[in-house]
Amino acid sequence: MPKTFYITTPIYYVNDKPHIGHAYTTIACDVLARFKRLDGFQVKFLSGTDEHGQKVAKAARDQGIEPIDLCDRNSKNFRDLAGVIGASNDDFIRTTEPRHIAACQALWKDLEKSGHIYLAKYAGWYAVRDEAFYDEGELTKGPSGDKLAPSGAPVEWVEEESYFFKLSAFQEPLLKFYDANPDFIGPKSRFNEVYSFVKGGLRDLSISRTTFSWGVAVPGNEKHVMYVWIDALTNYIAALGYPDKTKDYAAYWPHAMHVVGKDIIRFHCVYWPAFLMAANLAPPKRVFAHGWWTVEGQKMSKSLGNAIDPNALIEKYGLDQIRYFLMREIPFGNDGDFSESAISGRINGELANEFGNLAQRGLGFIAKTLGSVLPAPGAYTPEDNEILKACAELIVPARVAMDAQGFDKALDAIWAVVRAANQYVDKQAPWALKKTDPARMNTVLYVMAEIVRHLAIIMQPFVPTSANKMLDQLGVAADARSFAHLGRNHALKGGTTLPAPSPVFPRYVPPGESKPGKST
Ligand code: ME8
Repeated sequence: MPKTFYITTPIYYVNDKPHIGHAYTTIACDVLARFKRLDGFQVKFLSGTDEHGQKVAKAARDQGIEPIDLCDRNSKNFRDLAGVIGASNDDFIRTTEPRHIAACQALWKDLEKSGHIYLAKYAGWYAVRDEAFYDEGELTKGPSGDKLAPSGAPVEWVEEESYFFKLSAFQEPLLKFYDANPDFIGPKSRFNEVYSFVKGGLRDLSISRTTFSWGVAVPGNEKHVMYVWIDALTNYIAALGYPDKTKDYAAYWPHAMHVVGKDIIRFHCVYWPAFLMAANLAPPKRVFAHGWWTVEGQKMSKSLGNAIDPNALIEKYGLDQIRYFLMREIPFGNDGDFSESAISGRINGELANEFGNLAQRGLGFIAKTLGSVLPAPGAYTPEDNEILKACAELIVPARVAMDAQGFDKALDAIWAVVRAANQYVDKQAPWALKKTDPARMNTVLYVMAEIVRHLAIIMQPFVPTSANKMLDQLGVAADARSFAHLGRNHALKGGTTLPAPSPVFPRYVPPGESKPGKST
């Protein structure tokens, strides 16, 4: 039985257009999914769209169209985004699909059967924009004295018959669960935040609405539709075939990881495990809440018109370049402010000058001097052995970092080797050996090719197209690119003729500036 890994993005609301914040989460999940696949795991990677609720119903009404038409149109934008950012998700779920509705109704019935749902009357504050209920004490005052949710969203007073979930009964079970699973929430600061929230006491949660109908009908009482979050969270198990608990559910759910933004941590780390425990299902293995991207210090939003369009950014800088930037620029979990000058700095300083140049120096030299025939190495010097060992062992710290979702730490470890490799090349100076010691030159060129093979294999999750181009240029077979192929057992064969090399990471030159002339 292969090791399995299940990774999910949040399902995105269809009333917004995809922006760089959504792309960020999906890219992070994609990097993890690719890393695990290359590391021998059988991976399921899910994304999708959240299509029910008052917010969508209202947006459709404002546009004079049916909610499902709005959903069809906007869900496609998110499905297309996955293609644009190179996401390798193997499923995309929509909450309007029959498989999802069936799963929600099955979960509801399980909650009811286990005695965790009761009917009463709800009176309290609701923020449609957040699709969340708030206590009076959580509200703040807006500039004109109006009440606002902690997120800044306007709230309205809601009074209606509602089903409730006995969340209050889960304070102790949740705290016990967190104690027993200190890795359930990452980063640690979020774990502590959730822990103290639950410690402060939990109130029962209203989980149905009667004042609108765009949602999943409550089984047995069609006057009610389910609260959009109980509906939305169920997507994660619906996509595994729940209520069938054999097959995908059995294979993947014990290894589930949700990546979310910090805005929706309470839903994923408090409500969701409580719902699951109440239905006698296991909580997911881990939830990681990443930080928030702002643009010049401002929240990205439709109303401010400052949302960054991933399509435009990718067109300007390149897909792998943007993927690399997003994973490199800020430690996953921290907030970041978006600036384009930081992007070109990373592209030129790191991808072009360090990684790309390393590959181009080796491959270009082999093409020019040896007619593209990869030389066979002679005996290795201690320096050769040292850099080859660093390459072969790089997977160890990279794995540790990736298991903690420390993308920047994994890249730090990789870059330490990229820099050591460039120093190795400077010191060995194969161009100077051409006349004095061609046999040694051959060994150095071979070692350079092996270095690039290792780095390209490990960089595939971050920059898949470019890393695979490098591996193409080294003549590495498509089925010899997994982490199992790192190390000397799978080393390149001397004597192979390599395809013509071409630079993989061009420098970014702002429009209007001319490209620097070819160095001589
Ligand atoms: O909350 N910076 O959907 P949503 C970083 N449907 N990440 C950002 C971001 C930003 N500025 N803006 C958005 C929902 N995100 C619910 C989820 S899941 C069962 C239901 C990312 O469309 C981040 O991952 O508002 C955030 O959690 C998510 O988009 C919110 O997407």
